[in-house]
Amino acid sequence: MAILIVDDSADSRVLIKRFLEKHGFGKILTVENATDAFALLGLDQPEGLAKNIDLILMDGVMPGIDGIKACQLIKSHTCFKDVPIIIITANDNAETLDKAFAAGAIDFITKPIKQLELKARVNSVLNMKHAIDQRKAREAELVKVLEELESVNRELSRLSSLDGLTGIANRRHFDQIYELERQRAVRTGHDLSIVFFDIDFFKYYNDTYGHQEGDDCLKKVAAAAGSVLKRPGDLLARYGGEEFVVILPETGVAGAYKVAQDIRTSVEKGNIQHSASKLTDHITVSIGVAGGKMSLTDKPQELLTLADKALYEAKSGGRNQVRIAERYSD
Ligand code: GH3
Ligand code: MG
Repeated sequence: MAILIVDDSADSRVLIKRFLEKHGFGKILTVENATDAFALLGLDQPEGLAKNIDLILMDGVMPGIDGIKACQLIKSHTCFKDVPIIIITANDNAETLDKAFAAGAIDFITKPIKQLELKARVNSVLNMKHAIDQRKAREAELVKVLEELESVNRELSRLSSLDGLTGIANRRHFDQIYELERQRAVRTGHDLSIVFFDIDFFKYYNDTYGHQEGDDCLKKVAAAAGSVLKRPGDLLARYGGEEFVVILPETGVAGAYKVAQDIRTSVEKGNIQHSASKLTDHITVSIGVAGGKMSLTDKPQELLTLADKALYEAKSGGRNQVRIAERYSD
């Protein structure tokens, strides 16, 4: 932290420097013209050196670039926006002072310099600069904390929509997306389909292999089903226990039936051994499908109820198969 004195008079520079040093104002730098001041401030560098300068005391009248012009040039760099400049001038007429303030000066000191006045003005400007610096540091800290909070919130909301075991969407997220897609389908007139599937004889699997293996099986089935879905809007969710559901926006029953068959075969191909299955020696799933146009007069849960009924039919019809619900509207 330092104060910079820009003055073409060597006597003035020495006088002001000594006085400020005597009163404990820290590091005092001096240059004899505006060009040297620009070089010292690093005006030709993108970042400048503003961080090191607390205050500039600028002689108003200097050969070459005068103090007011120099002040204007320094202030045109955003990094010097908060670095105060006091103009030292013999002319305290309104016109000169007007120009100084218009150029960005914060205050002025008249020549011949009165030491008491110099001390008081430098003190008050430095206090103000320190207050601004502190506020800026607090603001930067606040922005950092807010950014961290935002990222934690994003992660929280991501986690709160995922099923802890399988890593796919959970029931809560499914309910939200289903309602969103249902309303969208009502509005656009596009088809919407739902695929419900449930592992066959899973209770026996748990009884035979244990709960831990049962959990692993659920993960494998979720992965096998997930690998079938290709469109960005398709959503696979764990509906509860060993029951899964898929939302297929802009998809009619025929398309949904195909996806359902692909899920069924994908799970079979996974060849998860299930010696206690009453059907075969590996894990299979039964699937119910419902889909079509959505209407404002339908109950919101209608599509789910129908897909669930179709799933029940797939179970009672022998399992490891896909059943389509009767069309509920047209
Ligand atoms: P069905 O072919 O008719 O579907 O018979 P099922 O045995 O699969 O159906 P049931 O509803 O009788 O049993 C489901 C079993 O799924 C019972 C329950 O312990 C098990 N289950 C539910 N959630 C989990 C889980 O998170 N982990 C494990 N390991 N098992 C679960
Ligand atoms: Mg089951």
